Amino acid sequence: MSETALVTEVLHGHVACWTLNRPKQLNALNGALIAALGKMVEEVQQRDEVRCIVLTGSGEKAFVAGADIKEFANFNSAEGRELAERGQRTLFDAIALSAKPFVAAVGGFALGGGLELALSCHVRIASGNARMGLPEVTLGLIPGYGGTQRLSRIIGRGRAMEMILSARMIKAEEALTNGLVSKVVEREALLEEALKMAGKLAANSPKALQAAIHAVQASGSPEGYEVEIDQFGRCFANEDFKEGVAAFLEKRKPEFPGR
Ligand code: DAK
Repeated sequence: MSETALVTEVLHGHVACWTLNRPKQLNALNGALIAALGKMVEEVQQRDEVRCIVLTGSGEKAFVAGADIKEFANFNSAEGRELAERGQRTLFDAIALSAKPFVAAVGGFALGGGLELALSCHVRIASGNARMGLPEVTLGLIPGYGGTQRLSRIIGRGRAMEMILSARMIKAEEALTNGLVSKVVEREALLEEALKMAGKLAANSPKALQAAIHAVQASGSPEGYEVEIDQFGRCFANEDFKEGVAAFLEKRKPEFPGR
């Protein structure tokens, strides 16, 4: 991938580290970046060598400072709706429903669409200097990339409502307390910690990770328990299950084929 790519990839074993690369704009999500990332999310589903993805932003100041305000400044109602729908489908939902887990390494600002991107990921780790919020109402908007739904599910409706209506930015410690992130580490240790976490996930059965993501994403819906039963049953047909059980009985580490 070229040095000027909007998203750069570095492979660490089975973990791909993707860095959003618009540091001068604090990695604000413009259409090109959303399209590039969406394409990578689609393609990575077919890449057997990648079992987990770490998503992070370039530069010291920001994970992502939101959707690119300059780009949607003159949108009308239909254009706004269309862009929200396309963005949600091709990127935010695509990450949330990805068969492979995404770990967001949130260093600095994660605002608006940037926080929504982190919310789409399956695990979030933040640095001590992280600042997270959904400031859309200060622009006369509401979160349009799934923020009203995912933030409510992750931290509860009351806390999400307060954050969204007040546009308040929260610090890493508060995000840890309310469950928005799983861990807070020093800025210098962020990527290493995220890669370590991703490595742990990648060591587990890819088929089971896929099934677990599917089932957890259905939590709260009326079909949630049925989805869990169905996914549980499907696991027994996988080679990964046979390898996991064999490895346990033979007292060795499993080597999952991912089938
Ligand atoms: N968009 C475009 N450029 C941005 C940006 C953004 N969201 N955030 C920062 N930048 C640019 C700044 O304009 C500046 O560029 P230059 O002026 O140097 O050319 C550069 O990044 C550095 O920013 P600052 O100079 O402002 O840096 P500071 O450290 O002073 O402040 C800050 C950092 C993060 C507090 C500040 O930059 C800031 O408040 N940024 C905006 C945060 C924000 O409101 N983000 C947008 C949230 S709303 C939609 C779907 C979704 C959305 C919208 C539409 N449709 C479907 C249509 C989502 C909206 C949002 O994300």
